[in-house]
Amino acid sequence: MKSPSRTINLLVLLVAAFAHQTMTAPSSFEDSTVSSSSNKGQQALSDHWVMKMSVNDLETAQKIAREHNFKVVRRVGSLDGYFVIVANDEHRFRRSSSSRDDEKNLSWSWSWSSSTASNFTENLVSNMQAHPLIESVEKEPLLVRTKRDFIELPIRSSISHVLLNSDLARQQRLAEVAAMQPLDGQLQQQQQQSSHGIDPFWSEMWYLNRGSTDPRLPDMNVTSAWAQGYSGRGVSVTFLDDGLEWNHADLMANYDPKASTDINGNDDDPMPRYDDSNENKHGTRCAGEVAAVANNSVCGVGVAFNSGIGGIRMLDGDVTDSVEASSLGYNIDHIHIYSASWGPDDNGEVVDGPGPLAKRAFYDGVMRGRRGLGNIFVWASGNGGRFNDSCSCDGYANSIYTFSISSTSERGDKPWYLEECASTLATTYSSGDERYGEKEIITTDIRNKCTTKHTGTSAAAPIAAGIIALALEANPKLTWRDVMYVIAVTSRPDAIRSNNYIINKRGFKVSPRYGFGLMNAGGMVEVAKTWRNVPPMISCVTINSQFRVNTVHKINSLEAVLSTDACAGTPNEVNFIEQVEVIVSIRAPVRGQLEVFLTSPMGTKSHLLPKRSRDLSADGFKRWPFMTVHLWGEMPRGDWLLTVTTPDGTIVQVEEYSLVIHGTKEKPIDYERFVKPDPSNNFINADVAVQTKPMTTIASDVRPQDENNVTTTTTTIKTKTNSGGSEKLRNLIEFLRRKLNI
Ligand SMILES: [Ca+2]
Ligand SMILES: [Ca+2]
Ligand SMILES: [Ca+2]
Ligand SMILES: [Ca+2]
Repeated sequence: MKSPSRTINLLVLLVAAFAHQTMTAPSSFEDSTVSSSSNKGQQALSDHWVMKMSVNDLETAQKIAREHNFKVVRRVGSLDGYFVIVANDEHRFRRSSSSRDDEKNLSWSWSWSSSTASNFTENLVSNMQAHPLIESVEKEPLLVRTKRDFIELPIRSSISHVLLNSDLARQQRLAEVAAMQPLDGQLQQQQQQSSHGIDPFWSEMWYLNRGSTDPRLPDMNVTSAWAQGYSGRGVSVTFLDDGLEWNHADLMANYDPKASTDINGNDDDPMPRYDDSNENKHGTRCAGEVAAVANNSVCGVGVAFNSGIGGIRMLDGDVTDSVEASSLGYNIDHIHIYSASWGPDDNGEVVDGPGPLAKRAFYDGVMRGRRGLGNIFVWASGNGGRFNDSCSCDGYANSIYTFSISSTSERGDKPWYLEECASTLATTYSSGDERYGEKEIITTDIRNKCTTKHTGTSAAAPIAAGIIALALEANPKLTWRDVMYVIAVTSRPDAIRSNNYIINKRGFKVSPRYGFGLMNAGGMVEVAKTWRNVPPMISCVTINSQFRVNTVHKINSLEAVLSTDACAGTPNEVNFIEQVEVIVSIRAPVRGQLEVFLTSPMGTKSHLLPKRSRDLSADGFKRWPFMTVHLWGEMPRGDWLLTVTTPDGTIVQVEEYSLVIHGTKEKPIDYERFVKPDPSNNFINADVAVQTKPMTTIASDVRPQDENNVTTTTTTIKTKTNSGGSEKLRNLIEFLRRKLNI
C-alpha cells in the first residue's frame, strides 16, 4: 500500500542527489563531501599524481611508471594499490612539492613553458591510464593546512627561549627548584616517587604538578598515573608535523626511528629545516610534551616520559591528500598514537576536511592499525575562537576516527582561541589570557632549547596523546573505541566551569567547549587496567527519502524530523550510541548565520553548529557531516529533530537530512561499573526503546574479525525498501558506503 509513494519519494531524492552532483561538478559523490569551500575549482595543483593500480605491488608500479616516463615517489601509507608518482621531465623542470629542502635549485629559471610541460605530461598520463593494471591516475590539488599555534612577536620569542646550554640559566633553575622543595613535603614526596626532581622546569609545569601542591587546584592527575607505575613504556607516539629535532638533549633517548619518516624530503630523517624565524619548531615542541626525558637535568618532563616518539615531517612543503594519507598511514602496526596539531585554516570562513585518501587512511588505521586494535588519531580542535570559528566545520576534528581535543586555561577559563563544536571529545590544559598572567606550556624547542611558551590547541592535543599513552601501557589490549570510552567515563566536567554543559540521558555531562571534560590520567589508567573490550562497532544509516525534507517553519527557525528504528531486527541494530553523524545539505544566503541543533529521541539537544560571524559564503552546506559525541550511551530509536535557526526573514532550505548512528547492539559490559547515573536524569530509561515508524535504513556492518590479529572487514548493506534496481539509488548507497569507508 505504501510502496508506490515510497518509490516516488525515493526517485525524487535521487533527482536531488543527481542535482547535487551536477551542481558541484565533482567527479564522484564522495568528492562532494570533501569540501564545501567555494574555491575548489581554482585550487592550485601539485606536480604529483596518484596512481591507483588493481595490484598492490611496488615493483610493478615502478615498472609501469618507468615505461611512461614517470617515477614512483612513495606508496600512499598503508593503502593497497595507491602510489604517488611524478613525471621524470616535470620533476626536472618544475619545482617539486618537497623542494623547500633544496631552495637553491629554485633559482633555475624555466626555459620550458609550464603549459608545454603540462600538455606533455597529460599525454603520458592518458597513455598510462590505458594500461590494464591502472585504475586511475589523478593530479593532486594543493590543500591549505595551518599549524595550530601562534606567530610570536620576535621580541617575545627571544625572551621565551631559555638557553639550556647556558650553565647560568640551568644553575638558576636548579637553585629555584632546590629552594622550594623543603617548603612542601607533599611535592617532595611526589617528586621522589616519580623521580622528576631535577628537571629544571619541573617546578613550573603547573598543569602536571599543581594538584599535588594544592589539592584545590585541579590538574590532569598525571602524577597519579606515574605513581601507579605508568610512563608510556612500550607505546609509540608520532607527530604529523614540520619535523622533529630528534637529537635534542631531552628527546634523543626516547627517539623511535620506526615511528619517523620525512614525506617532504622523501627520506627517513624527520630533522626540521632551520631558518631564521624558527618556523619549523612546532613538531619538536609538541613531541617534548609527550616524551621529554625525566630526571636528566634538561628542560622539563613529558607526560609519557618513557614512550617512544617519532616525527613524520609533512607540513614543511606542499600538502596534498596523498601527503596526509601517507602520513596517517605510516607504519600502522608499529605506531600506536598519531598526534596532529594542524588543519584547515581557522579563519572562521572555510568548511573543509580530509580528502578521499586521508579518509581511507583514517579508516584503514582504525580497522587494521595496531594489529587490528586500531590506531589512535589525536587532533587539535582548532584555534579559531577569536574568529568565531567552529570545529564543526573542520572535517578532521569532526571525523569519528579522531580524538578531538580542546583546551582550558590555567584558571579553568575558556581560552580566547577555543572553538566550540559537538565533536570535541575531551580537554587538556593549555595557554590562556596573558592579562591575567596565565601560564603556558613548557616543552622542548628546536636548537636544543626549552620553551615556556607553547600555546593553543597545538599544545593541548599532545598532552592528550601522552595521557592516552599512559592508558595504553596500563592495558595494551584497548581498541581505539575502548580508549574513547575510557576517556568518556573518566574525564572530569566539574573540573572546568562552563555554562554550556548538558547532561544526556546516559548521565554523561558534556559540553561543546570541553567534550566530556578535563582529561584524568590517573583515572584513565585505573579504569584501563580492568576495562573489558566493548562490542564491535556497528553503523546504521537512515536516509530521508524525500527531495525537500519536510520542514516546519517557525519564527526564525525551521525543523525537520527523521524517524528511525536504528536498524532494529538486523545484525546492525544500534541500541547504544557512541558517535552520531548528521549529513545535511542546507541552502542559505549567508552560511555563517545558520545555527544547527539536533535533538535525540530521548530529548537531549546537541548544538551542532554555532553561528560563524565571518563566514559570508552563499554556498551553504552540501552533504556536510556534523558529528556529535553528546548523545553517547543513549538509545537511538525514535524521532530525531533537526532545528536550523536563521535570522528573521532569511530563506533557508534543508535539502537533505540523513543520520549515521554509530554504536553497539549489546550494552558495553563496563557501563554499569563506571558510568554514574545522575539522579536528576532518568538514566535507566536510556535502555528503553522508543518505537516509531522507520524510514529508509541502511545497515552497515563494520566488524573486525579474527583471532590472528589480522583484521578484515565484512560489509553488508541492505535497504529496507525495495529499490527496484535503480542505478541512481545504488549511487546514493555507494555514496553512503564511501561516507562510512566500507
Ligand atoms: Ca629529511
Ligand atoms: Ca628532562
Ligand atoms: Ca577551526
Ligand atoms: Ca573526532
